[in-house]
Amino acid sequence: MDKVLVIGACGQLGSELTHGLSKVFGQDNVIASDISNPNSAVEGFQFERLDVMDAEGTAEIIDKHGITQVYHLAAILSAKGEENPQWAWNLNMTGLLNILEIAKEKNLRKVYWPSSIAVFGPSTPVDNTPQHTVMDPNTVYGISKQAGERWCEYYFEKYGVDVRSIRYPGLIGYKSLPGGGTTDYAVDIYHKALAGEHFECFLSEDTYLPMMYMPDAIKATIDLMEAPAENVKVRSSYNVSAISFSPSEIAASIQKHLPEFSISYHPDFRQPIADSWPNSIDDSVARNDWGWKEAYDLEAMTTDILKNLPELIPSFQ
Ligand code: AKB
Repeated sequence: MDKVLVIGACGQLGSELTHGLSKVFGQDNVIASDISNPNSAVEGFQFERLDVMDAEGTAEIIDKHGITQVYHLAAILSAKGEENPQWAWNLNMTGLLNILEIAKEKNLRKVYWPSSIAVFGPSTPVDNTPQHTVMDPNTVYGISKQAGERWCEYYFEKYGVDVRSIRYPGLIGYKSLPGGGTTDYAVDIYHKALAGEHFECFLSEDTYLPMMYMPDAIKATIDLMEAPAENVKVRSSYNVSAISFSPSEIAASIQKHLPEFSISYHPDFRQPIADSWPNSIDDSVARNDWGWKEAYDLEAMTTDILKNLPELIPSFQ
């Protein structure tokens, strides 16, 4: 029986993935961990305080619980990373290298590590960005994700570590808040709309970015991790895509439900980051290799969020 450790379980992705994994492995077999105190998202799970920069402490927790699979989600995202590049590089790289080394030493069955569309840069083709293409990231987050992809492939090729990865687009969920990304506006906008407040967007109205609703992201992650190893032919990271939209399009989808909702645009330092990323992604390799297919488009996502978010709003205050 597999025992799964989620590192970064209290974050935007971790708090939903932990629940997704408990449906596969059973709640007793999923250990939630984070550098911060446990939050309500991990209630009912065994929890460990864990700093992934501390290799020895991480290895001890892996031994203590007989862990066979690690989902290493802890990272500094694009916008936050630009505030302190050295810190972001150090955390993003050392954390990954600690986990890969432990996986090698302890023969862990599988490792999951998220990459991002931030691996692409200004010279990358922006429409239907291919799996294999020019990658010249110009944020420290993107540089660390690109380097991380190379390390994942290296540990797979040289040491047989079964590490798998997805280049996530912007992730949008209503159960948790993002922290420090360039795509965060697409979560904040729903909170403002439901509060009856005006939304000032930090990206321009026509900035297209690849995005994905959280249930699709959880499904993609678990589908990749549960796929037979021989189907996982990309050992750097897979392109996956679902939706591409601009701020004005997401606003229009909200206005269909809440006609009073208003938005204005005030691009800031995150605009050039968004401009360096693709508009849309070609994920045909993931579709062919392990059968990836999204379920939600923009309208379906907006309808679901506006239906379910209102009852959770008090928990964010
Ligand atoms: C960010 O905006 O930094 C992240 C990402 C696209 O990886 N959401």
